Amino acid sequence: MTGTLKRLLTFSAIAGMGLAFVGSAFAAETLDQVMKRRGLTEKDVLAAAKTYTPTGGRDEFIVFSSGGQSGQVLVYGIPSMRILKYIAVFTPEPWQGYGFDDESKAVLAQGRIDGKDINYGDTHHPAISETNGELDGEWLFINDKANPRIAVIDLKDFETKQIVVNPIMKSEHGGAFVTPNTDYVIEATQYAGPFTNDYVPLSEFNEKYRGAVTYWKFDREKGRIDAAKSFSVELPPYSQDLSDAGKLDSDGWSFTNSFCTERYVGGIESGRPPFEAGCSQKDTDFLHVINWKKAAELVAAGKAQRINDHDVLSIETAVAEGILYLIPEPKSPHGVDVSPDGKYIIVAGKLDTHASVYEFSKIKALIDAKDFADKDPYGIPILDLKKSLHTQVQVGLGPLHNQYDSKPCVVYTSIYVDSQVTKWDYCEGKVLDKISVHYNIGHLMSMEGESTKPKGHYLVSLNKLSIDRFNPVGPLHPQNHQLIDISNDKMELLYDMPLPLGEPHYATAIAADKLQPKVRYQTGWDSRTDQKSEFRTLPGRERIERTGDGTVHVYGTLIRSHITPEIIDVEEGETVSLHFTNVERAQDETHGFALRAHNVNLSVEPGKTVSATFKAEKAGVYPYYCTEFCSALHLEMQGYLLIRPKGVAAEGAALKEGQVYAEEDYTKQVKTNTDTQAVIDSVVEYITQRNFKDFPTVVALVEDATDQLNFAADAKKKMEDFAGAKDWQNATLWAQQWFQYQVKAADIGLRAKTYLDQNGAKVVGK
Ligand code: RUQ
Ligand code: CUA
Repeated sequence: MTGTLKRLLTFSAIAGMGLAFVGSAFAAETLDQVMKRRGLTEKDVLAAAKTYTPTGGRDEFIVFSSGGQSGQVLVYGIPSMRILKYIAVFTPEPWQGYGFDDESKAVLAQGRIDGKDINYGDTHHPAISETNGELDGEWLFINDKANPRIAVIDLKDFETKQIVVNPIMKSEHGGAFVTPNTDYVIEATQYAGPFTNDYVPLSEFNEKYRGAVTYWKFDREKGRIDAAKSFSVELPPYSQDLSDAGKLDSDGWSFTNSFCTERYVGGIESGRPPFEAGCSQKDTDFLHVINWKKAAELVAAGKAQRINDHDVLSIETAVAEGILYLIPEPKSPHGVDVSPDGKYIIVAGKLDTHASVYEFSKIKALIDAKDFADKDPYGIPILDLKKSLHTQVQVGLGPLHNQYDSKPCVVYTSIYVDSQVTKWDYCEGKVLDKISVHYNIGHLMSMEGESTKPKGHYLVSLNKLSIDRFNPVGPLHPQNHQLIDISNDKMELLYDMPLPLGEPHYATAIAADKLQPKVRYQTGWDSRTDQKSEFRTLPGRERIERTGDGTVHVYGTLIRSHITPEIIDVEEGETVSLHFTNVERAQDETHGFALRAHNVNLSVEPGKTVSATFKAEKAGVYPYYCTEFCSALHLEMQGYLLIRPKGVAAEGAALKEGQVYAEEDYTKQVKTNTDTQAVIDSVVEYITQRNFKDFPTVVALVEDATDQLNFAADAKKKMEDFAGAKDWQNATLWAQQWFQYQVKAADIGLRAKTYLDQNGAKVVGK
C-alpha cells in the first residue's frame, strides 16, 4: 500500500471515529496568567477582543489603501487589520504575473509616456465607484501623482484593467475622486506645466504654465474610462491640490484647492529662496469651484479647444460661461472634503491651526448674485471668504485631511504636526475630542466616510512615521496604520498595523458585504480585456503550432499536477508564444509557470488564459515548473523548454528510459486503484447521504471531485488500451496516472466531508 493511500485510509478512519484530543502535561494558561505574562492591561484585552478575528472569521469592512510609490494598492480588513492582497497597478508584481504575461504587459503599456515604460507610480488616492453617492463596490480608481495617470481596477477580480495617461498634465495630485454616479473620475494638477509636450522656459511660467482639472468619463457598461469623452478645464498655475466632488445639494460641482498661488518659482542653486519660502508668502490660497455638469455641456456644444487630441475648456470660456470661481482659503491648504449631505466643504490649512467650513448654499448665492469680491490675474471671479464661510474651528497644528462620521455634524481631522486626530462638530463649530497617534498622521479614513452615508464605527490613522512602534527592521521603517474605535464619545486606539510597503496616502473602506468578487474565471478567459482569450485551449486539444512568421505558438493547459505540453522543442531564433489555460474549476487552485532565464513568471488562476511571448535567443535547456504548491505531486508539475542550435534536428519524445514495469506491477497498481475507489465511494456515500446541496462550498468541491474522477476514467481507458496490447510499461504508467486523479478526488472529497461535519450537515437519507 502506498503512503498516500495509507494516509487516506487512516484519515477516513479517524474522521469516522471523530477526533479525540490528546492529553498534555501542560495545563492551558488562564486569561489572567496570559495578561500577566505579556503585561497586558484590561484595556488592551478589550481592544484585542474588538479586533481579534478567529480562524475562518471575516472582516466587517475592506480597505483599499494607496501603496504610494510602490505603485500598488493594499487591501486589508477591518477590524482585524489583516492584509489580504496587494493589487499590482502601475508596477510589475511577479506573484500575480503582472507585467510578466502578455495580457498584463498590454495594460502597463497603456501607461507609457513618450513611448517609455514607466514601471512605478506614486499612488495617492483610491476611490470606489459610487451610485447615488453611495459606495457600490464595483470599481476602484487610483491616481499616479508622479506620471499623471489614472488606473481602473475591477473589484470582481481585483485586477487592474486600464491605465490612462493624462494628455496635458505634467504632474498631478487631486485624483482619483468620483462624481456621485461615477460619471466622471476627477484628476487635478499639482505642479503646473505647459499643456504641450515641448520645452517652455520658466520665464514664461505665468503665461504658458497651467494647472487643470481633468474629468475622465467612465463608461460603466464597458468598465473602462472613455478618453474620447473626457475633458479638462484649464486653470492658472496655482499648484492645485486635493479635490472632491459635490454631492446631493452640491451635486454637479467640484472643489479643488491650491497651495502656491504666489506662482513662485524656486532656484535654490542660484541663490533664490526655495519654493517652500516663496510658496507661503500670502495668507491665503484659492479654493477652485467648478460647475462640471455645465462644463460637460459646454464641451458637448463644441466650446472646447483641442490640445493633444483632448478637449480643454479655456479659462476664458470657463469665466465667460460662469463655471469657474475662486474663494480664498487659509495658508497652504491641503484636504478639501465635502460633507455627506453635500452642504459643507471643509478645508484644512497646513500652516494654519484652523479648519474652514464653507457653506455651499452661500457660495451658490454669491455666484447667482454675481457678488464677487475681486478677480484674479486671469480674470477668474473671486468670492469673499467671510461671506462663503459657515465657520472656522481651531483644530490643532498642521491640519491636513477630514473624514466624516455616521453621526450628524461629526468630522475627524488629521493633525500632522501635533500627531493627533481631532474630532469636532462642524455645524456648531466646536472641538469634541482629541487622540494622540504615532506619529505624524497624513490622511485618515472612516468607513465609507467620503460617501453620502458614512458608516461610523472605525477610523484609521495613516501615519507618516512609525519611529519606535515596531521591531526595528533597518533605517527604512514600516508605515503605521492605527485603528481607532469611534463608536463612543471618546476615541479609543485599538491596533497598530505595520505596513511594509509605502508610502500610503489615502485609503477607502467599504462594507465587506458590498463586494462580490468571483472565485474563478469562465474557462479560457483573458482577464485583462474581459473577453474569451483567442489563445484558450481545452484538455485534449493542447498543441504546438508554427506560423509563417517564425513563431511557435504553444497552446497548453495546467491542471493538478501536470503542464501540457511537458516538452517544448524549438529552434534557436524562433519566437515562442506560450498560452496556458488553467482548466481547473476548483476554488483556490492557481497554477504558476516559471521558466528559467526568460523573465517569464505567470500566475494562472482557475479558468484564466495567459500568454508569454519571447525570442528563443540562446540554445540550451530551460526547465519550467508550477510555482504554486497546488497538490501532493506539485514538484512533478514540470517540463523542459529545449532550444536547439540551428540545424540540429528535434528528437521528439523518443525517450529511452527502458521498460521498468511488467504485468505483475500492472496488476498490483490496478488492485491499489480498486481499493482506493472503495474509499472514494464511501466518502461519496457519506456526502450524498447528507444535505450537501445546502452548502455552496461543498457543491463546488463535489464538482471539482467529479472533474477529477472524469479525468481518472480517461486515464483508465488509456490504461486498458495499453494492457490490451500487453504494453505493461505504458499500461502501468497510465494506471498510476489514474491513481493520481483518484488521490486528488479523495482529497477533495475528504475536505467536503470535514466541511459538512464542521457545519452541522444533516442526514437526509436516500
Ligand atoms: S495627500 S497625506 Cu495625496 Cu495628503 Cu498624501
Ligand atoms: Cu500547479 Cu503546483
